Amino acid sequence: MTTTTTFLEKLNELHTKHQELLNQPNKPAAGGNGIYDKFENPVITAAHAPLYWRFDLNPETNPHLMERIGVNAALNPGAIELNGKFYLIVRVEGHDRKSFFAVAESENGIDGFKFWDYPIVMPETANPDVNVYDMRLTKHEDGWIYGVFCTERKDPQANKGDTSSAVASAGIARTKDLIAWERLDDLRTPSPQQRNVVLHPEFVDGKYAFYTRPQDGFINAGSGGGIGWGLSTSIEHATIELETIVDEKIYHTIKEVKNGQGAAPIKTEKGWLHIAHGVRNTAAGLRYVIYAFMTDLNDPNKVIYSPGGHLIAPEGEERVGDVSNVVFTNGLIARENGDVYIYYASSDTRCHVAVSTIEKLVDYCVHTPADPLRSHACVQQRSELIASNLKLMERPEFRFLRY
Ligand code: M1P
Repeated sequence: MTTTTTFLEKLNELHTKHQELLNQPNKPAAGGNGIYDKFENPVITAAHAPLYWRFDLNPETNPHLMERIGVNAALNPGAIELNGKFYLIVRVEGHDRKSFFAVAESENGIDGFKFWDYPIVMPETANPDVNVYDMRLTKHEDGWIYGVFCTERKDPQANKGDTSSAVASAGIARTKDLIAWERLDDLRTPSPQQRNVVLHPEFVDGKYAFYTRPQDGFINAGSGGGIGWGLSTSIEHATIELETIVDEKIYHTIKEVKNGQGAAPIKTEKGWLHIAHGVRNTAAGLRYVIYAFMTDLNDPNKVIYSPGGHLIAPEGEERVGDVSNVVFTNGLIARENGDVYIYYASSDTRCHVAVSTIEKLVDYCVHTPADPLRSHACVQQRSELIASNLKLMERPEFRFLRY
């Protein structure tokens, strides 16, 4: 057996395993909570990255078939449906810690996601990004598809020796086909730093409207009060003069430390439906969950329904990864037929989908009681539910429920 044959055999083995992963069917996980279905398998992982992104496939230059430029994680995807196909703009993180964007395409949005041959070449601004991640896609009524993402650069004010502090801002780019991207100016706001910025799909008062997340520092939201809001006359040189808070972070809740808008909100008959993330403190570090709220149709910065607690929390293997105990969303697809595909990443490592409908999510928002903010009030809230259920269970058809 020649060395080349061994090389090709090994490559064939890698390819077969990769194909098996890419063609693995997905189905709803058992159980479910009536609000959405999680699925058995992640939709995208680092291992989905094509072999030709990671290995030098030439036996002369890579006789041991070593991985040359590894992929560490595939997370936090933006999402969009175009011409009946499902596209994720995945945050791909190399072994070198830098993230970049790459498009993965599927026929059904649940499985069969495959990366396009090349990652997105995102143009830089005059002040080059060191790291880019977490793109939110918005089909805007002006006809463009916008990608708003976090751009991170070394903090010029950092103390000597501090080689991790960064400044986070919102980068903006637009496209018609997800292939060619035009980079616009980064968003300017009154806040020192920004992350989790999302463009609203419609003009508000004739202006571009943004959900923001003002923050004092790179990690800490600090005095930034929650999910913010601001208008800009220009998108090419987007500038928010006045930033107000839409959904505030609140003491001793799932969003006590910080929160952030997920994808662009969905327009429903009862209001704008928002899926967001909330962060709380624990002895083991920060815990990220996904929650929902709704805002007024005519006033997208006014909250009208705010169900208490989380919508999606990390479970099972989702709880473990590079940053454990995290679920995070910045991509969703609301289909014409009312289905909603919520794409989320677990523990900054892999991407999943949870499937619901607009009807169910609106029902969830309208009828789930708000967080009453104190244990005593929580007991009262739960006791009302228990009392009404126990009454129902006196009926003959529900008696089987009694212990
Ligand atoms: O590590 C968890 C998440 O942390 C950040 O979110 P936030 O700005 O709300 O803290 C983001 O960097 C996100 O990418 C990451 O998943």
